[in-house]
Amino acid sequence: MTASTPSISASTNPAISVRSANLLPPIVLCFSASDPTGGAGLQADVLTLASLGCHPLTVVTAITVQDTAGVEAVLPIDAEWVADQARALLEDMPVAAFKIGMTGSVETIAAIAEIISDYPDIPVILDPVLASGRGDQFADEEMIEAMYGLLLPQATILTPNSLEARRLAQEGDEESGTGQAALSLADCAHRLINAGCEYVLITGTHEATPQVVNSLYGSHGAVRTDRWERLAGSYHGSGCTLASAIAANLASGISVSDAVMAAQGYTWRTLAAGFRPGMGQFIPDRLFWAQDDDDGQDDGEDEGENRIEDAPAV
Ligand code: PXL
Repeated sequence: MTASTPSISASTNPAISVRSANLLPPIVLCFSASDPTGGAGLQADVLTLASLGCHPLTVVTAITVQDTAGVEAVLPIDAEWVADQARALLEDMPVAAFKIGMTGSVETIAAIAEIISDYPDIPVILDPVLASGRGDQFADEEMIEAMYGLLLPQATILTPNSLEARRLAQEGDEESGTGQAALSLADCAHRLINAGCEYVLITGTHEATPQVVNSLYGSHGAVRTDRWERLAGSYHGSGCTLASAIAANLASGISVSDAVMAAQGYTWRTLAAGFRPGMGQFIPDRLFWAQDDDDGQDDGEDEGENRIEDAPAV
């Protein structure tokens, strides 16, 4: 600081408050891959969690080469490095939720499964990233099998889109040798719950419905169904944003159903405020609220305003 720079501190400026050391923001540990575009992956997690008042811890599982039009290459990080990153953080800080996105390899899936099994009280939000929204494949057969067998049974909430839900439900059929009939999304949810996750939120962006219909299922069937106005653009990172927002809400102590509802409202607004920085997809604006009001603060009251109706559970 130069001699002419006025010093700003909490004692000289009452508008600055100093957070007391024991008032931590909720801490969420993300296992995710770097997306240099800032649209998806680790960068989406960090922006979303920070926007929702959480502190993100980032365990990098892979790095990617991509732009807003597509993925060129994926370099998985050695599984031992993934485990070391996570263990160091977990020994140092109180983690309120785990969020798992793109994993990079079977070995890393096994390492993550072992780590989270040591923390059975921490909720796990598992976004089963099998492919990007643009169709780039991120998981081969072996990885899908490992995800299904090792991570899914430890998930508090699994957040597949409808394509991933059908693929993962089919994995169960392959393991049990059951024939593959066309499954409804409710059937898929039922199978995924039987495979061990506590809740599954199936998102309906890829379905040919006029509105986007998202349904949350638990062990007793459908918990809630929400319908949202379908937006015209193609977005990069919407699934990561939704799963991270759910993780933020659970880490903040919100109930599962309310966390899922609020996270959908938040995600819809990030998409509606989305921007197109390059020649490919739109990117959600996780900090849309910073443009909202004079004071730059979102009052959080209009989370559900774009929901179509109070839809019955299906
Ligand atoms: O949207 C899923 C996703 C997750 N993680 C990374 C990605 C993508 C999609 O492109 O690049 C790193």
